[in-house]
Amino acid sequence: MNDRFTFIDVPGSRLQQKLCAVTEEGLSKPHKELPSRFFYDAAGSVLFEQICALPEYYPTRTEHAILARSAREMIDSAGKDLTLVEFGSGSSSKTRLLIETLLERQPALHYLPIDISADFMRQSCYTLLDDYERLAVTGIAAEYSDGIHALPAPDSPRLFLFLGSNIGNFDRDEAEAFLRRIRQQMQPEDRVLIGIDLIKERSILTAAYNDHAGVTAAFNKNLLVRINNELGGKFDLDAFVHEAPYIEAESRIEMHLVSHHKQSIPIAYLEQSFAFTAGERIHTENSHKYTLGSFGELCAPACLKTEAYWTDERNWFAVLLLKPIEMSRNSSTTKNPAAILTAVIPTAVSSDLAQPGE
Ligand code: AVI
Repeated sequence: MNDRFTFIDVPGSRLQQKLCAVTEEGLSKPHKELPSRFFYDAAGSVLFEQICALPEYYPTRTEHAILARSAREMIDSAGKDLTLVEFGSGSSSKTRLLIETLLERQPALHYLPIDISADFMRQSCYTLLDDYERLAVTGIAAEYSDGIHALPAPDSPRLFLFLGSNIGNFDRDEAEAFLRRIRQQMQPEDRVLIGIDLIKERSILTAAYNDHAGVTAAFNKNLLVRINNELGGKFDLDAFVHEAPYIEAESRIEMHLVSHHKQSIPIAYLEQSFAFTAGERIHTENSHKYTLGSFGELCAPACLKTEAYWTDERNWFAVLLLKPIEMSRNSSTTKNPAAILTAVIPTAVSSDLAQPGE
């Protein structure tokens, strides 16, 4: 199996130092915050897998159904003899649908997952290699932005996958910058397949992030567990409450950890304590929801255009195929918002693409 597996650990991308620095910075702010990318150590990745299986958490199931129904159409639209690059691969379960479709069409496939959770990704890679003989895997253990630069030079057209509405966890500027970074790496024949969570009724959104079993709360508190384990923190998990409201003005779910009472938390590694008033919150995650139009506005400055998209029958989730447009068109679209919309929402998306399964 080894000759089919390469592992690239990007130096500095996953250092404990980073958790140390972001904790000190984030807990020193007037509005305390911790970045959501630190949810995903081995325990956090397992919790996230559990979230994906929750009855309330519709995104994974819905996206999976869209992929199951339309994988062939997606791959046919994306090009020939493709290499698959995936950001935030997790357990790669949805990717299997695409891998299988690709292996039906081409003799071999090179798959390059990029994930911050090194051990979890390595394990997923081994399982994939066991299951698919004609697959070669290059696992890249890194944050997305570091991972992009660690990619080997392409020898065939690439399909970049960014599934699960992972992009929704970026703020607008970060999302735009990330799309721009991918675009800068793209050849004209490369494509991006991206999953986005669509705006819908508030009660459905909030239920997905406030599950009855408390798995999302445990996932949120995993940040405190990590600070306790890795930085010698003394967070009492029962003294913080998970909250996840939908903020309509921002079209996003926000996750917070709210201090139950006034308390001071020492963190040995930082040689300092952090004071919390009763009700004071740590903002831990944003999960943005989009319309096809608002997402198009995000893509246009990065010179990416929607070539096709697929949704479910309730329009809860969408998978979009993005193609690069010439950089020179950027200046005209960014100056003219109306041009952005016409540039990125395909006026000619056929209804059979928009309504998978017909
Ligand atoms: C990974 N990401 C797209 C998830 C989301 O829905 O924003 C993370 C998550 N947070 C709470 N539940 C799931």
